Amino acid sequence: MNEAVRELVKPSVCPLDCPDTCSLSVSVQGDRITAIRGSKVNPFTDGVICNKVARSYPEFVHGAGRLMHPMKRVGPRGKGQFEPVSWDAALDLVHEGFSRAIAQYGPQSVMPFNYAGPHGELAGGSMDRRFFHKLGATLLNRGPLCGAVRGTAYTSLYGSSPGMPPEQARQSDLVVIWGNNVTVSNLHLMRVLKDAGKRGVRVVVIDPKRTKIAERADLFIQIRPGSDVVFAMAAAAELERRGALDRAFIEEWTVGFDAFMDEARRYGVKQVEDICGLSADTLMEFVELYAGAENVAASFGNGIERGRSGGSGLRAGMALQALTGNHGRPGAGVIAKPGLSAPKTTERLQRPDLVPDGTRTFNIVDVAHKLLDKTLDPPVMATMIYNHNPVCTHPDQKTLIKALRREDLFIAGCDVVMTDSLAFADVILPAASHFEFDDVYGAYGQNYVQRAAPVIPCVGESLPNTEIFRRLAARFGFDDPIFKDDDAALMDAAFDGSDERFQGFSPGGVPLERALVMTAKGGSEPVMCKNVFPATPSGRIELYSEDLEERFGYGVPRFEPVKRDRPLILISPSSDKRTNATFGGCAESDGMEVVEIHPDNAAERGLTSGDQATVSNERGKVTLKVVVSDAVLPGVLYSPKGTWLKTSATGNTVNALIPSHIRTDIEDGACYNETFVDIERSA
Ligand SMILES: Nc1nc2c(c(=O)[nH]1)N[C@H]1C(S)=C(S)[C@@H](COP(=O)(O)OP(=O)(O)OC[C@H]3O[C@@H](n4cnc5c(=O)[nH]c(N)nc54)[C@H](O)[C@@H]3O)O[C@H]1N2
Ligand SMILES: Nc1nc2c(c(=O)[nH]1)N[C@H]1C(S)=C(S)[C@@H](COP(=O)(O)OP(=O)(O)OC[C@H]3O[C@@H](n4cnc5c(=O)[nH]c(N)nc54)[C@H](O)[C@@H]3O)O[C@H]1N2
Ligand code: SF4
Ligand SMILES: [Mo]
Repeated sequence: MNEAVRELVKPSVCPLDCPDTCSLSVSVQGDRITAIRGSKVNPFTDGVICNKVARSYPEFVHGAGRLMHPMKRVGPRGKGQFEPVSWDAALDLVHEGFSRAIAQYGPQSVMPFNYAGPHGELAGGSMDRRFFHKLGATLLNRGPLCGAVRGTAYTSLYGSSPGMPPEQARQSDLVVIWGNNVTVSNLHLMRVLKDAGKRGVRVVVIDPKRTKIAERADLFIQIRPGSDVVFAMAAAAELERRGALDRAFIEEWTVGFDAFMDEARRYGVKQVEDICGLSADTLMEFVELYAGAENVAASFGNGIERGRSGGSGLRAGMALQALTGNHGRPGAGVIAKPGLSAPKTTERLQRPDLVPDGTRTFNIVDVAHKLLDKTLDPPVMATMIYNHNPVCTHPDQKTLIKALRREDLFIAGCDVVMTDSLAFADVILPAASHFEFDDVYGAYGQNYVQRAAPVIPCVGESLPNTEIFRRLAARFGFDDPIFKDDDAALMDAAFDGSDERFQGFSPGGVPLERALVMTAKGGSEPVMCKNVFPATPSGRIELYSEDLEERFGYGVPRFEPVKRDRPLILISPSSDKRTNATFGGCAESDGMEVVEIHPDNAAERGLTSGDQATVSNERGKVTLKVVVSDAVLPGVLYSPKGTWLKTSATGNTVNALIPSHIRTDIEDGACYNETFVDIERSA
């Protein structure tokens, strides 16, 4: 058989923004990827991957949307008219655009506009950060778009010590799945639960939607969005009333018990009924299960963090584990942040020491308003959108689009595929997909480190992010050797390779057929308060957080209602067809997205399944296809996130309805789920 058409199977790792970071087996014929399957290299993901990667990734890499050549804009801004140029010409245009801004307003008038599209250490943030740090560009605080609220809720209690790896839930007798759509966003936890199920584990699910895992749960608590803190605080108070708190553990391992419980005792059955929409019996059943279990594992997704009281909800939910002494044994603990086990050396990789003193930082959720703010000194005059599709993923979509339409703003764009955001660029730099370059991967939902090598050559003229920024640095005359580091050197800079868990391999030399497990010291699995310990200022689990009190006035969790000015709450969690907006341009995502509505709310409006409806508020309108379902709570609409503009007749997606001025209690994060709307049949 001809060498060019013989199918080869090569190892890789999934780079998407997903907690699971699966090991992959990629079938390749010539320069083309023909199939993607799971591999057994990573024992946690163990040969299983999600449908979206199997179905859409080959199309993402080789389909019509793929960017093959550098391009410059030739039509009106935002109309998507471009023509190919050489790499040199494209880099010259970026150099010119940035230099013009710097000459007039100084380096802080340049702002990178990136998030976490690829999760490899190199593509996610390495040479690009060095470049923007050296340039003296405005810094971006990215956590408020996703993750910072949950992350800080966790670290406020435990510091930067790793939480429970998901596999350990096989040893639990009660698992609480809290705001986490396991089968869609965290697939492999499902397998753990199945195994645990054989041993008779009980499962509680707390979610406004009866998800697949909720259907199988022993107790499903269908809570109103944004009210978790009320439920968790009431549970803490009820556990105390029943004498079910672990006083010895609290004494030895926590600080701030009195302050926490003073607040918790203010919540009870009445608040649970009025605010969470749940019965006293539900609260009691939850408390009984909790009090009766030996080893409780609690998995917190990101669902809770997307509301005003999200940080408090997460902190209060996690705190139940400390209050009941559910630590110190395998299978007891909080399933969150297991990736903190890996010895990342991010400062070496990204070189924040290059940032000039006094450089300002913007919250990523504020970017639209910052771009439009004429009073800013200096204003933002040049930006580069990469690893990010903000038009499809930010709140207040219309304002962001307005900002990107600014004629005097220079926009460079860099992505693997053409997106709704890159349509606004002046210059487009085509990025290689991770199947085309080397990278090393930690994970945020498990504790393995993996490496991947290219399985095909770069498609078209595309280049890896690292090479694009290496060339940009050279174009700007940055001659320090750190701007010449090759990908092998960057991989080695990403982790402390002298750590014994690297087993003598350098990070850039981790065998492709191995996933290195990041254990606790001595090789045992991490168990909080046994072999990993709270890395907080007090060295204990901080039920009262001095830091959160100082920064946000939330030393202990509390509920802060948001005034609801429309009849329905729209929530927009993960889709099983996309990862955020990635694959939004693929065939599987073609056509109108659905909105799920409870039969009572549908009947009031004369809506039936299959109708086209307009969901609206003062910010915008979006057309969606109605699915009437009692899986959603009355008063709640459910529509998956990450759609592209073309899917709605209004030219906007649900993100146009999401407010950007409502922010979370801690970390000033986006509140995707504090979105109040009306719905009616489309005319
Ligand atoms: N309505 C609603 N919106 C939400 C949320 C919600 O709950 N509801 N949640 C949000 C959450 S959780 C998140 S994390 C954000 C994510 O928001 P985004 O970061 O914007 O979303 P992604 O689709 O993950 O990735 C962005 C882009 O990175 C590109 N990319 C991938 N690899 C590379 C590479 O190697 N180089 C370059 N240059 N580009 C690459 C992809 O093609 C993709 O277009 O969205 C938020 N938006
Ligand atoms: N298939 C797929 N997988 C993904 C992603 C994707 O887009 N698609 N995105 C990835 C990313 S970036 C992230 S951050 C994670 C996010 O994934 P998850 O952590 O699962 O977060 P969400 O999908 O936002 O919401 C999870 C669940 O929380 C529920 N929920 C919403 N509001 C509340 C609330 O106030 N309280 C409670 N208790 N539950 C609530 C929703 O109904 C949903 O079932 O998933 C990652 N995995
Ligand atoms: S998106 Fe998540 S579940 Fe799917 S292959 Fe990638 S890491 Fe695995
Ligand atoms: Mo996210």
